[in-house]
Amino acid sequence: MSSQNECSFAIFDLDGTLINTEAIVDDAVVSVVKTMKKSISEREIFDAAEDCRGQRPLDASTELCEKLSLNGVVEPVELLTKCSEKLQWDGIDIPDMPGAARLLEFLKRKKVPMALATSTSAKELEKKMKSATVNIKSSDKSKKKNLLEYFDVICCGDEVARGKPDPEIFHLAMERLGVKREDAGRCLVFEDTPHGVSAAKAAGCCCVAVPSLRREKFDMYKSADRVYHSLMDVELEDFGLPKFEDWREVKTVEFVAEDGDVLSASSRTRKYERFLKLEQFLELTGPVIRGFGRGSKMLGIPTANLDVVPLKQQIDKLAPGIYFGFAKLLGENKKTGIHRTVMSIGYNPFFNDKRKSIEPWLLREFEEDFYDETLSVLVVAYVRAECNFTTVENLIRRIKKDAKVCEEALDLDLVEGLDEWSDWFDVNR
Ligand code: ADP
Ligand code: RBF
Ligand code: MG
Repeated sequence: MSSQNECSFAIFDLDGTLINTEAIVDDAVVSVVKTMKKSISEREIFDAAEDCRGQRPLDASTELCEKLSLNGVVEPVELLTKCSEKLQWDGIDIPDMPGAARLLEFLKRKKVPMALATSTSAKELEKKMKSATVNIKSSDKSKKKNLLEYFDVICCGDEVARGKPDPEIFHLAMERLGVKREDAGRCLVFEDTPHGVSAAKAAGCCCVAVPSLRREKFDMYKSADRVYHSLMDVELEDFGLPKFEDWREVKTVEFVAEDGDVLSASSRTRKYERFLKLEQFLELTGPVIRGFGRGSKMLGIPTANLDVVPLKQQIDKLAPGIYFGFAKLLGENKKTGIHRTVMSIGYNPFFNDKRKSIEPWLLREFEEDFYDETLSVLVVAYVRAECNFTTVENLIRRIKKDAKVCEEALDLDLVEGLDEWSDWFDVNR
């Protein structure tokens, strides 16, 4: 049995956990299968492809053929070949998952031995790492590190007889880390797929899941010891590992746990609200568009929505969640100065939105709407993951609390590094 609170080793899955390859792979699969069996919708293919994630390529291809009843249409090996041909890692910039760099950098600094346990073959891994620039920035900005440098040992899918959900790859990782089988509970595994979680639990490890599957499928992660919205939210101390030192507490705002969230509640009892200053502030600029028409009407909280499409690459660097920072209107007649701002960047689980949105609430009153005006937002800190709530009143209360965290953090001057953005703060420019 795994025992929480005693981990001293970390084992990572790669795709979907540390690097964002899932969307690239799914696109390739959809485009290949679509041409083979016309009667299947893209939606069905995507849905099935999602469920096959986390396995070795041929295992995933075999499961996909079964799920989509492709027998007689194509053999798993052939499907895999076709998909691999489509998947050109050359020249693609594979982004790292939000929070991955911070987590790896911290564990490395704390000298926690780390293993990579990926279903990818050694050859494929080399290709991904070479032709794609997966440089993870360290806290020292000038230094760029290759992802693989973080790991003491690396285990690939072609080194084992059976792939995930079989535990073999985690047994191999433990062996290479020098951990005995009976001490499996001392390893904390990070996974994004149900297959990966099954493998880790079957090996007897502790397992943290950060789902890459859609919210409707979160039930499939039940066997994980803890499920988080993103790597930003991982609380290492709950597993006996060193506690992150970069969260800042706002000692004037009491912590109350959210209700109605689908993910496993955090065990620790926190006293105060907190925030995490971003290593790199993010500027998001664009015209204010019409949103869902709910903000002012339903919540009494207007949010000046920005179009996500042109800002996609930038916001993909952030975990979906609640942030704070500053905003300014740029129209010649509309220059009103700099305003403190809290915002949600994500899917608003309470409303179950299918599209991502960027929703900044400027913390001051405006006499008129400013649709179509150019708004520039500077995101400086992360507050929390997006949550569901049992009532709309609870959602409103929580958003107001986010505003309080923002106000207090800025009143108390808890965010350093703002002076480096003096150009942005100069509204007369
Ligand atoms: P929508 O669903 O179209 O975004 P909202 O009810 O959220 O509508 O209202 C947002 C609009 O209200 C913004 O686009 C902006 O023009 C206006 N607005 C007025 N005051 C504020 C404020 N303090 N913060 C954000 N938007 C505001
Ligand atoms: N929506 C959610 O479903 N869950 C949240 O946790 C949540 N937090 C928010 C925090 C802030 C600071 C803001 C401005 C909005 C938040 N919302 C959240 C988004 C809210 O649902 C959205 O603004 C309205 O639905 C209007 O479109
Ligand atoms: Mg809005």
